[in-house]
Amino acid sequence: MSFVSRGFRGRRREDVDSSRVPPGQYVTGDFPVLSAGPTPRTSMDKWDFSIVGEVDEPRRWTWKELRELPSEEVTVDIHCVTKWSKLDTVWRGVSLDTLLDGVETSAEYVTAWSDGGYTTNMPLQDVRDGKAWIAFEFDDEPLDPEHGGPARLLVPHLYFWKSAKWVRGIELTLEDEPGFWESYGYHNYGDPWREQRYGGD
Ligand SMILES: Nc1nc2c(c(=O)[nH]1)N[C@H]1C(S)=C(S)[C@@H](COP(=O)(O)O)O[C@H]1N2
Ligand SMILES: [Mo]
Repeated sequence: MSFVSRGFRGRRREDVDSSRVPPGQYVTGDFPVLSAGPTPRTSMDKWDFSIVGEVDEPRRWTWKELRELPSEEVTVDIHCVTKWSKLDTVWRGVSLDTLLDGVETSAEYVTAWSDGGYTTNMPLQDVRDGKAWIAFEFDDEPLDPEHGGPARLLVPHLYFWKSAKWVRGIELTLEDEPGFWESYGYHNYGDPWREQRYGGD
């Protein structure tokens, strides 16, 4: 005997709006840690964030200077190429628009780099117009070192490997230069809605 209707039985524990879940992804409440190497530890008095490369002049912010810039709280969905998605994640960070304000460049690409040597590339327009942040809080707490603290890039509209943990700067370039996972066969752009997981997708 069953009182469970077919529609109800098929439902997951968490009722999710499937229109928010890109193809091939499943929603998790966990926050998995995915790092290609050990978690780097950099002392905060040595930490800085730089914009270098094809720019009128390089920019640099110490930790204190970065934290004095206006920051925003953002609630976004994140999508990892290993197929988990996490909805409504809450971050605080400085918009890349704020950091790029007044930077004169003819570059069309950026490569973000991190402590530990990780890099990832994307078009410059993908970090502009409210699409990317240097995030230093998650869920109202300082960002865990495992998740990229003190600060990580957050580019939620692309697969999460583009959101470089322990980010220390971006290089603006005229030519597109594949980063760490991009040169190991991950898709160069990585749009989860077009399921651009691997080169050729
Ligand atoms: N510096 C650095 N950033 C990184 C990675 C990494 O290995 N090193 N892994 C990427 C990948 S593949 C994913 S899915 C996310 C994982 O972030 P999380 O560990 O906070 O879930 O970080 C991305 N940023
Ligand atoms: Mo990933």
